[in-house]
Amino acid sequence: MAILPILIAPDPRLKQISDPVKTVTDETRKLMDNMLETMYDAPGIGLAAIQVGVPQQLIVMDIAEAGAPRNPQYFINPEILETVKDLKPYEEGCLSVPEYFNTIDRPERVKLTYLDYKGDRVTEWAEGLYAVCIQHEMDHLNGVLFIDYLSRLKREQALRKVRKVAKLKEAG
Ligand code: K1U
Ligand code: ZN
Repeated sequence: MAILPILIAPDPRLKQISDPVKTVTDETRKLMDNMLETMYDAPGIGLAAIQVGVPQQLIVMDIAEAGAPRNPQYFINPEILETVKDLKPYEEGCLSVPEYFNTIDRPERVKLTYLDYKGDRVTEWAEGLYAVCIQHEMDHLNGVLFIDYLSRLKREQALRKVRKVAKLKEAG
């Protein structure tokens, strides 16, 4: 397995629309394994393939609580079928917008359908952190970052912070 470099905003590749996966193959699974290792290493609770520069509709996620056994989840070609009207706020972060957090309101429950690691179809309702994270990751597949929901002023503040963090990392 390998740890892949994560694209950082405002990298224009993060604005790309991801393509559906035509066939689930061992190559698809190898990419998802590498994405999962990259996510655990970051660390994060979700990662979309475009964040490692691959414009395919692939997401990995693990929202198990700290100290609990790992519970990796894999989503291929996910689609949202239904959302409830009620919104819930959650303070979100993003590995492509490092060290910046802000509160976003999203539907508190969504019904989704996707192919799993084996390529089998799953259709289920997501709620709580699962609902927050899958909506955030599916936005990545459409070239949308959570900071795109903020005012222009706050988005610019976020990007300034990202540049500052990058400079500090460069300086060591
Ligand atoms: O970049 C990403 O898409 C991953 C992102 C997922 C996410 C977090 C919070 C709300 C919505 C979506 C992250 O994982 S940011 C890092 C993070 O939340 C975290 C890191 C370590 C432990 C616990 C959480
Ligand atoms: Zn993200």
